[in-house]
Amino acid sequence: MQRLGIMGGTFDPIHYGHLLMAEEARQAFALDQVVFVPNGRPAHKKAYLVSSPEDRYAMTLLATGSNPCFSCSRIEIERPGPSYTIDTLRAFRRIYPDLDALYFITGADAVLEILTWHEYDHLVRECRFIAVTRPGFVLERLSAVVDAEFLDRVSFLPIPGLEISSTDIRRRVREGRSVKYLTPEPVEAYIEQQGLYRPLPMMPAEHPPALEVPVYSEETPEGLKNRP
Ligand code: DND
Repeated sequence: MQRLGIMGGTFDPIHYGHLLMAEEARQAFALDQVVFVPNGRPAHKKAYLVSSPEDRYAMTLLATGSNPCFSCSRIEIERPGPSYTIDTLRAFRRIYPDLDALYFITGADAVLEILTWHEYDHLVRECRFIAVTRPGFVLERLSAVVDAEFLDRVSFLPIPGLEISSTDIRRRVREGRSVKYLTPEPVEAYIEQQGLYRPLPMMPAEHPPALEVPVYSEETPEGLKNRP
């Protein structure tokens, strides 16, 4: 394999926005393969806020199965400790010592966050970044806050904007609304079958749960909800 793209994500759940950005990157950068890497223990999120790695991996497999240029890796799920991207890039370099090019695919909105990632200075030496931009993205605004050396390692790729987010999909499921056409049908079916993202039925106040249940929350503490 000569040119490899890594599409890292929490994928809770994976959706058409993720798939489109990977496919557009594959085509524009003549990548032989895009490997989807669901994180095991996201470095940036509290573990109890995300679905289990196995559920997220299963959904990623289901979503990518129909594209022969896509594959999924369990590397971050199997690795103990926080899922740092730098460790994954080094592992791929070891597995494929003769790579012509190694790219990490990301949303352009998230580029600034990369500056806060573990061993950021090594990260930019291990790979180049493909940052997909949505309509309205203003590169000049980013150039004003990011140093030129880093920007040199980033290739910006405009793609059709799909305003789909995992957060919105989870909210829709919780509220009993449809997620059709936001994520592939097998993922939709998996969410339904496994009962992901649904709130627990309300418990009568006089019978509080005997055991502490894991807490699931959206971004704000006010949004705290119990879930299975
Ligand atoms: P997210 O939680 O943002 O994944 O994590 C992205 C990657 O960053 C993962 O591989 C993490 O392990 C890694 N990370 C994060 C923080 C620290 C470190 C590493 C570290 O090493 O220290 P999501 O599933 O939410 O999204 C995946 C990607 O898809 C993101 O780049 C996001 O911006 C992008 N995206 C879209 N792009 C275009 N249109 C849409 C999108 N929805 C999500 N509709």
